[in-house]
Amino acid sequence: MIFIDACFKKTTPYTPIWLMRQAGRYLDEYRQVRKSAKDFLSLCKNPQLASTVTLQPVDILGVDAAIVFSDILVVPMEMGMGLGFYEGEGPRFDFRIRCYDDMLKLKDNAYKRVSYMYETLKITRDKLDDSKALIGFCGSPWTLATYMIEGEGSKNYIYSKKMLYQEPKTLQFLLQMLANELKYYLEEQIKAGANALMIFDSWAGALEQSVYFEFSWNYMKDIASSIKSKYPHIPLILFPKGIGTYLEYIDGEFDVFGVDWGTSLAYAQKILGDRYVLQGNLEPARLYNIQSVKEAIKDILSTMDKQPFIFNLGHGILPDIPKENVIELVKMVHGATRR
Ligand code: 1CP
Repeated sequence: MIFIDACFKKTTPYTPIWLMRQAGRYLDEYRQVRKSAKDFLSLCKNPQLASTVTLQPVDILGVDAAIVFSDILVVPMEMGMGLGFYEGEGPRFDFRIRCYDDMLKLKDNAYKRVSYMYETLKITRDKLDDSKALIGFCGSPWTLATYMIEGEGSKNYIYSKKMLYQEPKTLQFLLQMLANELKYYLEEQIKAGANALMIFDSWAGALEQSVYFEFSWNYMKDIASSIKSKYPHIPLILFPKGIGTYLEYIDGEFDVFGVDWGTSLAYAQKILGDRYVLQGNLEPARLYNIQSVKEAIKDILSTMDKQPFIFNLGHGILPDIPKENVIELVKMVHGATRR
């Protein structure tokens, strides 16, 4: 698999590419399947339909990896938090974690109840071409905790930060509980057929440097080393969004570092390039205009100068991007890097 080889710094016939949130509303084929499920969560819980939308980007775009269709929030949902996705609003939990006692309501062994995701992985791995990789994933403990504490998406993370600075031990208890669940969750994904794993720390950038490592990165590192000690052949991608200025303090046992679009790829390559393969970092909004995509591809590829690299966006694809531009992006990256 070209994608897996690139994760391990092996020479590949061309630079592999996949896109964060590559299955989604910008594809009419996705919208079609989505209509046949009652809502977004029903789609995640239906392995046949979830597998269909997981495979769509591979067939339509020709990307080198599929990412299992699910969501980072199914883990807290299965801890008993009650989750709904509301049109135009995003995710919302039925209750919020605001103190230690709230955590006592959470159920353990949540990973055992996410069986629909493992089933999606199995079905998808069976159908996927041998040359294409299947990526499993989870949210980082910190990113998941922000949703559990705020109860929904947030701009300022007020309650999460209040807990961090007023009751750090309470937050650490929650983060450790999540980290324990996530280790088993990722392991089950490997057993179900995932060829690589990615941890999304989407709200890393909400934390100042001195607390980021203590309250987020160290938990990701701990999950990563636990997985790598058992499954060294499974590449692990860590994606902390918005911490471009903390890169010199990054360390840990993982293979690929996801660079977000706000971080300079040249700087990331200089600081991390000897130790990790980079993945990234096209600004997703460039896909509105194919000319600006072309310019960015040129910049990114000349920065990487034939080093091992995985082409991706610097965050998730937007729902109203013209599909033709995405198809063109994949073609151009493959064409420009063919050796
Ligand atoms: O209406 C719809 O169809 C739902 C939109 C949608 C989709 C397609 C949501 C709701 N989640 C997903 C799928 C999803 N989420 C995937 C599938 C695989 C793929 O990439 O194709 C993945 C990997 C995620 C991960 C995810 N969910 C993250 C981390 C990545 C990131 O974008 O930063 C986060 C933060 C979430 C939470 C979430 N789920 C959905 C929304 C709208 C949100 C964000 C809410 C917010 O802004 O706070």
